[in-house]
Amino acid sequence: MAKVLFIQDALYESFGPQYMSAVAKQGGHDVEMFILSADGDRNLAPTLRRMQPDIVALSITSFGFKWAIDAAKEAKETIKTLTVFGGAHPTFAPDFIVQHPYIDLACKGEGEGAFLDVCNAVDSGSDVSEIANMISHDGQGGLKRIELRALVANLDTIPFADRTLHFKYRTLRELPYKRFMAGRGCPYKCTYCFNLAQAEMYDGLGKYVRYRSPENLIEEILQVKSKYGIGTVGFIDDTFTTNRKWLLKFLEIYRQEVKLPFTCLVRANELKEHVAEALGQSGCRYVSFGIEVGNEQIRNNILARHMTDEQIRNAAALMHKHGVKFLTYNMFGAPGETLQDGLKTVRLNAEIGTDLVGASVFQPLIGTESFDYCQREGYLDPDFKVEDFDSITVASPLKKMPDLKYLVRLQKVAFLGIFWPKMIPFLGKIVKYPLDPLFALAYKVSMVMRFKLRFGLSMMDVVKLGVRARGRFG
Ligand code: B12
Ligand code: SF4
Repeated sequence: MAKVLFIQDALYESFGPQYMSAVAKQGGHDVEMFILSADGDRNLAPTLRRMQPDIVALSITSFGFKWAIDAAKEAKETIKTLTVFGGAHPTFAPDFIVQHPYIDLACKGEGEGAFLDVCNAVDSGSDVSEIANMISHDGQGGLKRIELRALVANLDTIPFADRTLHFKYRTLRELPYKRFMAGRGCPYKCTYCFNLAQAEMYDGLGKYVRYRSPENLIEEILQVKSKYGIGTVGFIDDTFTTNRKWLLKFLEIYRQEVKLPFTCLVRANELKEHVAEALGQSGCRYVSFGIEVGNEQIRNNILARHMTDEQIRNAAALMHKHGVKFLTYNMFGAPGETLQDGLKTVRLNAEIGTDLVGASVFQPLIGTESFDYCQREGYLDPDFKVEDFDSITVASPLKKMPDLKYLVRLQKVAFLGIFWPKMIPFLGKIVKYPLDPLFALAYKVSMVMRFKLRFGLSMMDVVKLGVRARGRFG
């Protein structure tokens, strides 16, 4: 049996570690979670000494992962262990491990089979550098690359996510909103998204867009409901409504057997009348969809959203008609955007009556077409370092955009114009002043309110969560 310790920086549930844990435990291995913000940063070394994990595992995205490198370094300096990284960043930038000798293995793509192989290899003392999907150091300052295994064809064969990993933390266990995933992959080709890059990476290695059977998903929801209780079911699939046949069959069973409010992500172009109606009748509290930018030309030509203003207006009207609230995702600072374009985004949201607002600053993610485009067109410095990515809501790494600093400020106060449209002309003027701490404060307040509304929490719950998670809550 191999002993695995997952380390995470902030309090949020994460399916990467949960699926890795589920397959590892099924294979007879022992897995635990340590959350830095909840357990206390200074307690990592004593935990490592007490637990003596054979494997220290971390799941990271391309944003703010410095804590993970520090944790891997601390692990290597404290005990003899193997450090394994997985998630979006190692998938698209596995070379980053060359700069970090404390990372032994980086997993590219889906990790279930690969992680189990690593646990088994560690247990039996065999070579871990020959495992498909796992990238390691070649001993000469470079990387040893291994082929990718095929995608998991039947998602029902993957065990349910191991929630015990995160639910040992009361804060996460008691959160009424519990996440689920119905499938994997997305068929669209938006240039700024990891899906296009991942689908290309897996070309010839199996079907990229896959669904669990409705029965398998329902069984998991009922299990979580009876074990932990659920207030709202959150389907976090990138596009929950793409396969209409699957959706309608699933909702029919869901209505009869689960009967809980839920939320999901959709694309405005997919929202036909009967889909909106079925969502409304099945207890959908709200849907989220991306508008991204109000300028149709940037939305469709630069970001390849393939979505018109008209489709967005129709989707909103259908949601209003069927009593389903909606959250829109918007980004500010896309390549070529001006302040006037940003204000257009705000106006479109105000016009369609957006209920909840998600606003971020455009970031060219490593591995995506947008990243190449930004470098090619001079929006990014050629020596731009991925490590410089910090957060998607604070600043922009782009250059050559005269209105960029206004757009970055507008992102923080866009909600004011969306909920009080009379403020839009005022916002257009105020973002020209360097009142950045004020904009940041306004954004924080809006995030707390959004968090409260999204998860159906009282203000007291939000304060308690903030204190328990020391402000670091996903
Ligand atoms: C739910 C979600 C969140 C949740 C939970 C985060 C989490 N890490 O689970 C919250 C809201 C907290 C969140 C926050 C953010 N997110 Co997010 N999130 C998602 C979302 C929608 C689903 C993640 C998920 O559960 N997927 C299902 C699991 C099974 O897939 P997976 O994580 O890729 O894991 C597989 C492999 O990567 C691998 N694997 C993963 N971990 C490990 C670990 C080991 C040891 C091994 C061996 C393998 C392995 O095996 C897994 C199964 O095959 C994805 C989009 C998506 N469809 O995946 C975006 C996504 C991961 N998020 C993204 C981003 C940008 C963010 C934020 C930076 C946004 C922000 N607000 O600043 C933060 C960063 C948080 C953080 N510290 O990582 C990007 C990451 C892109 C990138 N290249 O970095 C994604 C891909 C969305 C996108 N369209 O680009 N997110
Ligand atoms: S629709 Fe959403 S998840 Fe799909 S490729 Fe576009 S941005 Fe990515």
